Amino acid sequence: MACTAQPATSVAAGNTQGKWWKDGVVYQVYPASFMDSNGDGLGDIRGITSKLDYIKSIGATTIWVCPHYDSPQFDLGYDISDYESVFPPYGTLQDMDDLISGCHSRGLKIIVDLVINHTSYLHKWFQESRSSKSNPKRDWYIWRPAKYNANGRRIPPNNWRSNFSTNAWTWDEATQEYYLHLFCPEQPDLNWENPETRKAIYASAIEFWLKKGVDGFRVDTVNMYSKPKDLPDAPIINPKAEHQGAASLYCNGPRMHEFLSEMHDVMAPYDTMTVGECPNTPDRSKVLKYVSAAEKQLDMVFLFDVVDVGQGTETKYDTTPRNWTLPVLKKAVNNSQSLIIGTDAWTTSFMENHDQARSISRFASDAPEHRVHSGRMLAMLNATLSGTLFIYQGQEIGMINMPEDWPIEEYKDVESGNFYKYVARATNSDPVALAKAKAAIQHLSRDHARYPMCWDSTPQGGFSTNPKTWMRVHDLTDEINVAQQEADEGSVLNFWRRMLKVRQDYSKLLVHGYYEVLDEKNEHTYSYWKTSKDSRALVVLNFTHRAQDLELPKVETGGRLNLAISTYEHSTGAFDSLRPYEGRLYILECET
Ligand code: TEU
Repeated sequence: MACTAQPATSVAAGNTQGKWWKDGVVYQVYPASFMDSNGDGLGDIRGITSKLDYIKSIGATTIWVCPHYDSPQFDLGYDISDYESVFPPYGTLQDMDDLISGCHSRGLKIIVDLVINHTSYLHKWFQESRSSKSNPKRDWYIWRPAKYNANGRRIPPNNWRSNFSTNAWTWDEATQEYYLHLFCPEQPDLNWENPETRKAIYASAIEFWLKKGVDGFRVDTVNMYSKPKDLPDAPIINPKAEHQGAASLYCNGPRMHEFLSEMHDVMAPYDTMTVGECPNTPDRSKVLKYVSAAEKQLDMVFLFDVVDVGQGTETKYDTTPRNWTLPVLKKAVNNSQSLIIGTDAWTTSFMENHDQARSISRFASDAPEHRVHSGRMLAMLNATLSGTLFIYQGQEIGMINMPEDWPIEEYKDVESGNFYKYVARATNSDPVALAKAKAAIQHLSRDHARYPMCWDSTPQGGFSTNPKTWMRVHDLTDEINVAQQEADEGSVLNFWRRMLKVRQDYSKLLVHGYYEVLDEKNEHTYSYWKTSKDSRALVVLNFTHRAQDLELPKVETGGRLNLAISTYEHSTGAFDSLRPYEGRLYILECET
């Protein structure tokens, strides 16, 4: 039949064998900011349980809970002091059991964060490790003697910079050695070279929670466990800086595949889903090895191509707001979409998480007159890409970045805070440099994902009864909130619901289909085909605040492009142009 229009490349998009997580829609929850059930100003586990019906109503099939474990919270829970207990202000193990059974009784799956590149410095393993050089757990972390420079000054074992703008080594006075931490000093890196350490990690962090009934893990920093032998210096990119970015050395190290295969075997008796966080991995063959079904390592990864768009290279903040063009975004999307073409691998579709600023503010427009259309258009993009779909709390109601006029004191995250302090130190608090740093932080910092969820127009946006919330509630919570959007058919929330229904109805095309961009170089519109064995869908998106001409591609005789869903009402026609931030999805129908 002429109109089925097979693409030139064979349609082998992803191994479509029925794994529950492939057609899944994962809703990510950040416990501190989702819902406070006990009025202490901080979200908690019971708060999450109280909102499960809401999460299900959006069309999500799985929830991912960011770290709920006991922790001194230097990096908001990514510094775990005990894998087997819950951070007391969040609740108890019983509350987690209730959350797990609350999910399962509703037909939802639940995955939790697995943070095993490092622990908190308060974890008992590190406390033992640092107690003396001869302690049996000394080798569970990465300890090295000092080096000395030409002037006899003590210097760290290498020149690596941590992910948080500081030295990656901290000197331990008591035992006179340095320990490695790729993140905060309060997050020492575990030594994965030691088989005994790995065994303990698997038992405490993985099997403990699988036995409790969780359905899998989002695996933090999944490519950093294996460090290069002898920990060499990183190349000097910034001669003025004391420490150098070293991600190309500590990501994807020599034993990564071996470690992930071993971890896979630990999970094999359970029907799990794993999604690994995979920054700094430009080498496609490495990525494919992590996620090829035959390799048995991870089910899928989060690549950073899309969320890195517009960020600086030396450091993420070394940029100015909106420093990107649409062709760059298209190329980034293509990198993760192409991963499944002709392979047995699987991929993900996402634009937000707890480490990213809000997508409307970054990729479309958060101006009052555009933000609803922007939110709907980005929902269409996210929900028509192949792979498992991830939505971050608040994305479904179009939450935007914190207001520009909030002072730097409102930013609570260690990453933005350290960067700002670093610039202050390096420039002797030069006002121009600080203003540039603040502008970059206002555009890109992780804090924008972490202010409280906006539920309704009551004080504190319905997040907490306590006026002292741990982060300030957004000034626009009266305008952007769940209750108001429930009642509005045209809201971003109700558009996401419709879009997820469409995604499910056309799953072969939208979840599993072959992606092919049509207007690679166009700076204003973004169009692509999704193709399955016997049908095709066309998505057209306007990324500007102006109308854009729309010329639909010619289809072969016997075929017609029928509009399945648009982000605008279409009662009046106007099919020849796309309105500001409009998105449309057409399905190719064959006349019989
Ligand atoms: O992030 C790992 C990571 O690579 C970060 O540097 C990420 O690129 C950065 O946050 C983007 O601004 C994971 C977690 O997602 C993050 O929240 C933790 O802080 C980090 O690991 C340490 O556990």
